Amino acid sequence: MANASQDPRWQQRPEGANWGDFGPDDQLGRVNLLGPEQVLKGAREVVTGNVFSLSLPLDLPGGNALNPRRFPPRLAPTSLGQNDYLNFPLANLHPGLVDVISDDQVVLSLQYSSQWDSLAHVGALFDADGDGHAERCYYNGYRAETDIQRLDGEEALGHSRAQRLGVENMAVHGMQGRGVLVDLVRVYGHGRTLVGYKELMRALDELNVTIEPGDMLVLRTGFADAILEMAGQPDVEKLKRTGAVLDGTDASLLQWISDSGIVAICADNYAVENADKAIAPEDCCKLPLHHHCLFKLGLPLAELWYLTPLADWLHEHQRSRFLLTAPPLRLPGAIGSPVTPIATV
Ligand code: UVW
Repeated sequence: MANASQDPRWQQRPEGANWGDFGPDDQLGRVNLLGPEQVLKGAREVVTGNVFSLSLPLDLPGGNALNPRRFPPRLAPTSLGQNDYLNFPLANLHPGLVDVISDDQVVLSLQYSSQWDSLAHVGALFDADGDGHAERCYYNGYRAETDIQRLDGEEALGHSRAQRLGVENMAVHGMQGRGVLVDLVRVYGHGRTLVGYKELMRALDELNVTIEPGDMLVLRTGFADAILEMAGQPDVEKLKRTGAVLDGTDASLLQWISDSGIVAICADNYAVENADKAIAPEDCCKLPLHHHCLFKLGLPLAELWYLTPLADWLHEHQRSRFLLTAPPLRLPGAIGSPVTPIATV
């Protein structure tokens, strides 16, 4: 535990955490490292002006089998009185008008498909006050009770809000800079491979990829290809055997993430890490990579992006870097966000 009694929210921070390093009230974590210099580095990678959308259709994977809490988007027209505004002729209200109006709304699990996890997504029970009592804490010592709240007395879909660390902080900052793609499929194929430090270093070496501080690390595993092939009917057992996942239990990998200065990890798989691992008695966390990145470092994770056309193009042109523009929704208080990232090469 490191001590920094000047901080307003904690007396001790978790081992290996950077809490306080970007200021006592910081809500951006590693995203602070994205700035004009990183945008210029990304812009220098733009040579042809070709653009790749890195999003899956947001109604995939389909159903709720991948994560039973998350459902595909449900769209419906807005309505007023008896009128649904889907192909609605205004002449029904004002005879003689020719306007026909369609207008809709959506109920959406924000982390259903191509998405960002904000720093409010995963916290931990931790004794930040050093008084012997663990509390529910998030990055930089923000607390469940005061900062990531359930608002009582409001209707079912209006009662939670991340007062701090919400995804809008990333939206306002912009999430633009240099992306560096590591095509794990080219090294490890389409089957499930646990990628720790050794395997990641092998991939960087074989693919001749260099990662520098301030880069956004983008991992292609082939998982999103399988999702697309399954066309809305995901075969979860098959998906568990598909694509590489990072090994969040590998201390060397976690240390590399800390030391590398990367700003984010974006993957085309579910959870970035091995979320299917059985919990062992010695485990501290179900999602140790989330714990390290979101909770300790303030390093956002992105999941279920679609990277294959970009990966193929970069491979063909013997490149790995590109300008990445991936702002989440500026949705105040949201914990995750759908995203339509754009790579420009
Ligand atoms: C989980 O709850 C598994 O979260 P994520 O989508 O970030 O992996």
